[in-house]
Amino acid sequence: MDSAEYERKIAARFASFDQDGNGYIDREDFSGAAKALLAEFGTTARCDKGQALYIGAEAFWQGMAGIADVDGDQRVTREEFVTGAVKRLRDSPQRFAEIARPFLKAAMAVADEDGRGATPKGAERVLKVLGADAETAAAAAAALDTDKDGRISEDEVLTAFAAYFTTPAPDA
Ligand SMILES: [Ca+2]
Ligand SMILES: [Ca+2]
Ligand SMILES: [Ca+2]
Repeated sequence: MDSAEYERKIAARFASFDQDGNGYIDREDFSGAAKALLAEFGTTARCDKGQALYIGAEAFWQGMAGIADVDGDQRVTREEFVTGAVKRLRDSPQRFAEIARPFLKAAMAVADEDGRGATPKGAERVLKVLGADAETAAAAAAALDTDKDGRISEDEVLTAFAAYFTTPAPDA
């Protein structure tokens, strides 16, 4: 995959971060995602899981802004995302996954309904809340459980997240 092709596919990832679809990524996209996840699983913002999710969402936003908000206006435009983030993502997808770790970990905790870890079904609900269509969410959630133990571990989520940016999927 050449560089232009890679950048074009990374640009497609922009939409998954721009949760409210207003044309730029900002703090509200992350806090909005946290709020929607808590609503989906009937979890309050005040409980430990709810607090961890909001803290993770803020850390994810700060990490994203640190990488991509080149002009420091607290908004990441599509251009900033492509030019500012693309190189960092390509050089170090694991590091990008680290930025996302607290949010992903907290999201999986919210989706964990019996205290034994989130199931693929729970992960599917998370992905749908975050904007994936039903078919994509089901396929991606099933693929997350790489060791097929019926639960989605933190490592499984982080590995998949890094891979999502390292090896962009073909266009639908
Ligand atoms: Ca937005
Ligand atoms: Ca900016
Ligand atoms: Ca597993």
